[in-house]
Amino acid sequence: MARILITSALPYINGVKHMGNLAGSMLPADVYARAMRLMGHEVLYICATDEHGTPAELAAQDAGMDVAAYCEAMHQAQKDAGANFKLSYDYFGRSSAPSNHALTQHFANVLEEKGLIEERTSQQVYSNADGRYLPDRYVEGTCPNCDFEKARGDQCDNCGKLLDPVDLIDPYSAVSGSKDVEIRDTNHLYLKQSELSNRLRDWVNATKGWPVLASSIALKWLDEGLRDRSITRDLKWGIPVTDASGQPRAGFDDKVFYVWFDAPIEYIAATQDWAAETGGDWENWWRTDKGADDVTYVQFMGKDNVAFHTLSFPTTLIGSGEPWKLVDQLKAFNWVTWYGGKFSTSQKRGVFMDQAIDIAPSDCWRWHLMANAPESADAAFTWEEFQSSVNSDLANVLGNFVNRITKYTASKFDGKVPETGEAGEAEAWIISELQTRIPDLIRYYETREFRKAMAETRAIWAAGNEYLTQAAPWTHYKTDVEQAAIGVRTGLNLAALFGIIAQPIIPDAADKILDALNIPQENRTWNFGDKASIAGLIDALPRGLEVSAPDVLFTKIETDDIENWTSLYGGGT
Ligand code: B3M
Ligand code: ZN
Repeated sequence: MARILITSALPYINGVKHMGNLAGSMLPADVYARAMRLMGHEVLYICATDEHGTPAELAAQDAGMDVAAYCEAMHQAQKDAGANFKLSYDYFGRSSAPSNHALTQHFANVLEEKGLIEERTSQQVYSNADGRYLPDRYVEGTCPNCDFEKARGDQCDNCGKLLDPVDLIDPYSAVSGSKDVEIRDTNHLYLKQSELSNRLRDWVNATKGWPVLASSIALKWLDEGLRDRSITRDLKWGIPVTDASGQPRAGFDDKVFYVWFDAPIEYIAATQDWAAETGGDWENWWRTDKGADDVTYVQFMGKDNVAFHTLSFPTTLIGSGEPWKLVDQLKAFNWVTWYGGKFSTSQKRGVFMDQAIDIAPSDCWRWHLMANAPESADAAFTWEEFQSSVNSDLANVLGNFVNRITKYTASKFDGKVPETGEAGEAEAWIISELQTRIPDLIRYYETREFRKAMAETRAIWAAGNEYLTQAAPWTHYKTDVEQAAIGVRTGLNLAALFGIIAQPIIPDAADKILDALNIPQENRTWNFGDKASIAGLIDALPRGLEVSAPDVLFTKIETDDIENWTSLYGGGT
């Protein structure tokens, strides 16, 4: 079996995330982790809150809180939100943890020893009104690339271009709004990425199986010429800049490491914290000289994070000259939009994780977001499509099937798996369906093609309904109980299979189905085997096994629900 390390992009600490953030990294990573565990692989799924940088400071100011206290509170809020959506992290860390301080300072010192870090003077926007430098999101202005007037100092939300604050036209302080700003010299540490350009290109070209979205972004950056980038900022909240002896670096007392330098390092630091809490061996996952050479490392992220994960973070790891595990597979997503536009709390556009859980159970969101994953293009969320996913795919195709067959077993076969009845044409048909569709389903998970995996899951559920139509046990019962019995036995076995393949996506409903069918935990794994063993799936339940009908699995969404939610969260425009 394989050893699979999974990380999903660390959600910024500033606020509970919207459904687009969930769909664009954490949720697919969780579905993949669950599927790989069911296939018997050894999985370690790591995530954390990304707690430094201007997002944290600005959000804490807005909340009127000390930034450390704000991060403490929001880490717990995000951890709770993840638990509500059944995100099965093995560890959910904090980039402000001491482990990340130590490791980030270690990498900076090692990179400097390797001659890959240099102190340089650069120009920074300084606000006279605020009496401080304005790094990254502290300054806003007009984007030089698309004239968007509220571009942030580090990236334009409108065209996505990464910016340097000094490039902004008509800059102003995002803190006070003051335009009384000027460009001043300031000293920062620069990571000389340009010196690793060829090694990075060779590495990117040697990777296999990356989605085009990931490799094309990495190569585009390399083709444009990788620039050296500053890895420190004029901020107070963050990881202090120390020298080789661990003392504050001269001239850097009021500076910290740039958030994007320390955040990816938190993937490793969080694994160290996982090991400290569980007795695990973090080096066995991250050091190729300590066993990590047989690990497959898979990263999940949104497309705007690809450059940092394919160039900046590998520069840190490769540049250190130490035997760190590099990413093997990288799953990058486009964006989920809200009716084609951006999510926005202030403009009441969109649903956030803490609100969503009060609207519908996590299974409904998980299914809808995965079945419409923004893999090859942005995907617009609409209440109407959400309603269709829940009412059609979940309530009708899956829920109704399980409900019908278990209730009929209770009423006509004493609530037990029938002992008699011989397989015939209808059973041969469903077996041939499963012998094609199950290997396809497994392959889609292994290649992380999630929309295809969801479509295949739904197709298997639909084939079960088609089987019941063909087998029609309720019709035969009056004249040929044996014929009815085979239909019911096969139907119950299909219900078990449907629950087993639903586990990565809708874990709560899957558990309800498998518990009602008395399937022991050890029989819920995915050991489908070859075609012969797949044929056995329709007669795997012990005959005579007592089964029951689960409670209603899914509540349908009504039209006035949509009207109510639209008034609360926007939509329909
Ligand atoms: N905090 C997510 C974002 O850009 C960013 C990911 C860090 S992964 C190391 O919204
Ligand atoms: Zn722009």
